[in-house]
Amino acid sequence: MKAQVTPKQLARAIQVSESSIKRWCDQGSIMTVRTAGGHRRMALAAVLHFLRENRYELVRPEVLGLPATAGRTSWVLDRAQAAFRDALLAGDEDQTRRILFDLYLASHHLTKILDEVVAPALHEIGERWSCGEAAVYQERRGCEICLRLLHELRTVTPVPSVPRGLAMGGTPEGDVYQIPNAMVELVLRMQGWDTVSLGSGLPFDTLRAGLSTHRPQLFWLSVSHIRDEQAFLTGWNELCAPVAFPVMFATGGQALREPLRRQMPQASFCRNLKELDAIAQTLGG
Ligand code: B12
Repeated sequence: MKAQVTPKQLARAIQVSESSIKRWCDQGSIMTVRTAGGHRRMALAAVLHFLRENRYELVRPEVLGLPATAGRTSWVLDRAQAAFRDALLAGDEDQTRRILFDLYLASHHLTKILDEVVAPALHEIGERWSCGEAAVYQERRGCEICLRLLHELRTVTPVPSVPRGLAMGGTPEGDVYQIPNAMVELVLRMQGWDTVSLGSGLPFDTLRAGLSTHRPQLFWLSVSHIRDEQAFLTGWNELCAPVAFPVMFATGGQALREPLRRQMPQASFCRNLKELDAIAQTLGG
């Protein structure tokens, strides 16, 4: 896959004139950078974002270094999930990227791609790990590939000039999971939020410091692992202590079982990103 694309290449790939491409670059419709010599260049991910948003057909994907089939394979989501899982287990990064961008170019909603393809693929890899059918290195390698793909999607999701608001979040102390946190940030960025991910494994007092200092309208917490439930609840209540500005807390994650959620009335718990997308739409902007 080409990291950067020229106007000539994109013109050939979607069969439009080069002058149209240059006009779209100059209008800011496609995120563009200039070389030292002043030539226009576009990140591939920015091009894919533009094609998806404007529903242009990728007539010659190979011109962009994509497989000739890119965007052609109309995946049924559960078949895509199985293919994505197998590619992750095999460490086949190109195939995982191909599937993800096929789904992305086919304009599947991002929450659908993450909730119904990527997350279930990782859930199943976890199942196979827990019953010895998958090696630890396969799981970790798969995580690294997922994190890179999520980061690529993040680079194409620029913060709009007038963001919907500020959203901040991460995972608590003792929880080193990165993927659900990265997914939450991506979905909020896609919705036009200015996002600050604080990353994984943060003590509650520093989460609170971030909240009080930056006053986000939305604060998220992803919780996949809890060492000590009582200590977690104490920290949670410190995080959510009253502040002098409006903030909504959104939570999610496999470790937040129902009995625990009942003791976290301050938060809107989301089972998946689709639910987050719905509540975040009601905020900011
Ligand atoms: C990869 C992985 C790891 C990696 C993570 C690497 C990384 N860089 O992130 C590492 C190696 C750290 C790890 C460690 C452990 N793991 Co682990 N891990 C997994 C695995 C395979 C995938 C996790 C993942 O990313 N899933 C994909 C995400 C996207 O799915 P999700 O969490 O469900 O998120 C979705 C929703 O919940 C929601 N969501 C989640 N968070 C949020 C937040 C908000 C705000 C919102 C709105 C929505 C939302 O949206 C997401 C998309 O739909 C899971 C299997 C599984 N079932 O997920 C096991 C799994 C979670 N791990 C497990 C275990 C036991 C462990 C360890 C305790 C093992 C050990 N003894 O050391 C440690 C604990 C580490 C710790 N202290 O945090 C068990 C948990 C069992 C249990 N019931 O508690 C699982 C289920 C594996 C298994 N089948 O047994 N693990």
